[in-house]
Amino acid sequence: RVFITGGLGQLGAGLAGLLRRRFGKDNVILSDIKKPPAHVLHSGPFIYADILDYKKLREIVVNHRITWLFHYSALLSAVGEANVALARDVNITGLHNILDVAAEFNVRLFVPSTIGAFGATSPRNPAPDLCIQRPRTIYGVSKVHAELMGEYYHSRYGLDFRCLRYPGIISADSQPGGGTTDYAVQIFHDAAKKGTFECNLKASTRLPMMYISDCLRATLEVMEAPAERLSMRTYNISAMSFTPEELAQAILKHIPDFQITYCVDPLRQAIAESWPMKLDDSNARMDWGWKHDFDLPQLVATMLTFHGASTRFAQAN
Ligand code: VAH
Repeated sequence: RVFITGGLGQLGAGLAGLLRRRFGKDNVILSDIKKPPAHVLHSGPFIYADILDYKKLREIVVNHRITWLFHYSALLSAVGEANVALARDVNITGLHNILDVAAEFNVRLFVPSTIGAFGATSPRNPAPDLCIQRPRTIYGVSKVHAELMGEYYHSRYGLDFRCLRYPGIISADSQPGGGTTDYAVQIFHDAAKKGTFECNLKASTRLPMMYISDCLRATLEVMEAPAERLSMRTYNISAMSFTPEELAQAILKHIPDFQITYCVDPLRQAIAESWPMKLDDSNARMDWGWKHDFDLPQLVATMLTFHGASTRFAQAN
């Protein structure tokens, strides 16, 4: 059975759908510390559980015979900077609980890492798998810690730890929760509903991005990869990199009267400028056959279709 923490978040909710289709809805158990909306409750088992409650985690893993654990509970970039103490508890103490439970009960463990695990002194264009990592957000620091602790538990205790550094993830049917790359989610909603969007990053801010279905497929593929294919335990994965002005140009092809304006948030701008502009994911492509499906035009067409925007571009082609 599969257990997903942070199961109500942008990625946990998306992964639940994929894994429930794959393994059967009763074999995928979600947990979070929020009340699930009705449609989630009816789509499979949900348990209210705080990852800081170590005893509760052990009970869930034992009683539900968990064999795979996907750990999505975390405070992300800008949200973490607004509450460092909570981010440290959830992202570090919570991670320690998950590592200990997974090691004790021989559970295969996936923990997501992020472009945020790199810092301003990392190579940025592109950032390779192995390089200097001195992030300056509690989110990034806690994710470097998660990578190092997971790899240590793998080497010391044989824990089957697997980790992917995600770009900014774009989704239409689940809400993002971090704040720095999330302009690229909100823009589609606003473009379709209002025809205008106010961007909180500079027009030239380049960031690695990925459509959620590529992200979730990569996660399942790396978890199913034979262990002997994995030359590393933490991999970069990438699909595209774009700036707000490039994204706006791609949207204009569908909505010719779309207008973007800019009101830069200094905190988010500083965070974005400390992150890579591109990721080198050649090891993932070589070791376990990673390849992305969605590029920028396909992302835009898919997201605008979901938001019911006029797709003149599609009609014209
Ligand atoms: C954020 N969307 O902006 C999240 C994610 C890599 C970006 O962590 O913090």
